[in-house]
Amino acid sequence: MNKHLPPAGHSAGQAAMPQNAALLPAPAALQNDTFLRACWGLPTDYTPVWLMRQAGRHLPEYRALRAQAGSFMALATHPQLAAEATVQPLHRYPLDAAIVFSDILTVPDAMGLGLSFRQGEGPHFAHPVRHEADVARLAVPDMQRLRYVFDAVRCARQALHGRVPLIGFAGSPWTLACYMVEGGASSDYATIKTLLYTRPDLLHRLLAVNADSVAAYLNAQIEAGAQAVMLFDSWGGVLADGAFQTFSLAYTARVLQQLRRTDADGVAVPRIVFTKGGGQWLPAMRMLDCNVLGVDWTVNLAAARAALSANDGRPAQSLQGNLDPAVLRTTPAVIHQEVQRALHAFGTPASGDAHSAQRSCQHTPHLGHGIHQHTPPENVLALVQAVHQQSRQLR
Ligand code: 1CP
Repeated sequence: MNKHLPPAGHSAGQAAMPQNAALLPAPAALQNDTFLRACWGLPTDYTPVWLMRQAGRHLPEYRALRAQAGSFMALATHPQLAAEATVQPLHRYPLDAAIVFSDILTVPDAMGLGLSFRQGEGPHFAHPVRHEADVARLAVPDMQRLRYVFDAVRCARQALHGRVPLIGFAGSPWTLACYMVEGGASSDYATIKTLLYTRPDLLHRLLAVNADSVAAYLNAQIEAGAQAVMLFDSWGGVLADGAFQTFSLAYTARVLQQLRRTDADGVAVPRIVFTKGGGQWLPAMRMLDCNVLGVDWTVNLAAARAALSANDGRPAQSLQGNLDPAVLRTTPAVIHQEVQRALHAFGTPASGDAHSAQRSCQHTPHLGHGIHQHTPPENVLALVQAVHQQSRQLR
């Protein structure tokens, strides 16, 4: 293990700090704003693309970096190494955005739940939230405990040299609650659903703390240099109709209400909300104060585009997603075909030159979930190239 790195295992309170992250020079001007234009609903020369979990286990260079760090959390809490992991996929693929290398579970870890990642088993919390007293103890964590994330954002902006924008992110209050109550990944969400139906008052208190924590966390990422922010509601889709609106959507709205709209230089920061399995609730999500809605592969893009362009006095929202990550485990020929399907399902992007200020629903193809660890990198390259080439032909 590299002697400059923190030991494996970690304590968020003692996260490794670069000596100089706050003193870094101002990041370079942005060279590729295609993704940000699409977020704002502005015309683009081609359709931008980036992928959920584009950094991570499918890349051999990522596995080497994680081995060097000693563990996933040792890597995530080391700002320079986290920045390196952020930029790694950009060396292989002409992506239009980078996402800071971190995890949604840093926030409950900072609340004192004791996060670890067990090999082959995923995340684990030493102190899950199960009883009234556990909920009563929860509070918005001191953001200093998450400083390693904000330092990673600063370091990643430096490492990117303005090549593409950097996305900051957090889990939605509901999705974080799933891990906090279940104690880790779950296949049936039985524990949190029992809480939901038997003690909704406790769940509401937990979700309120999560919402206020996530808002403070995303605001600090924006202050550190995140140029767009994304909320992952990965498990919103496991909720019943009605419960989704009450226990997920309402708290996503509570986060969005509190977010700063501009970065430290006064540049507006778009907000993206992704709900896996949430396609049927797009009309309700249209009411969210965000610029982009992420959808998975179960959604019909033409119908989604119509829903988000409704003439209801609200600005059009853009769409992100719709590709099935399983497609990436096939062949470049199948990938080309699926990209064509998605681009045609969305339809011809609104016309206007790429410098026009006319806003409409735009599309950023994206996976409806994270890249699988056994995805061949050459297939990811084929996907990015297919989106760029085919979308130019559509314009
Ligand atoms: O490009 C990137 O890799 C960006 C960094 C990133 C992001 C955006 C990671 C690194 N995780 C996430 C988000 C995240 N984490 C989500 C939302 C996106 C989604 O729905 O997939 C979720 C649900 C998590 C929770 C989590 N962290 C899981 C899933 C567990 C489950 O319930 O099945 C896992 C396996 C992790 C660990 C993790 N986070 C990130 C990576 C690369 C890994 C794998 C750790 C490793 O083996 O190195």
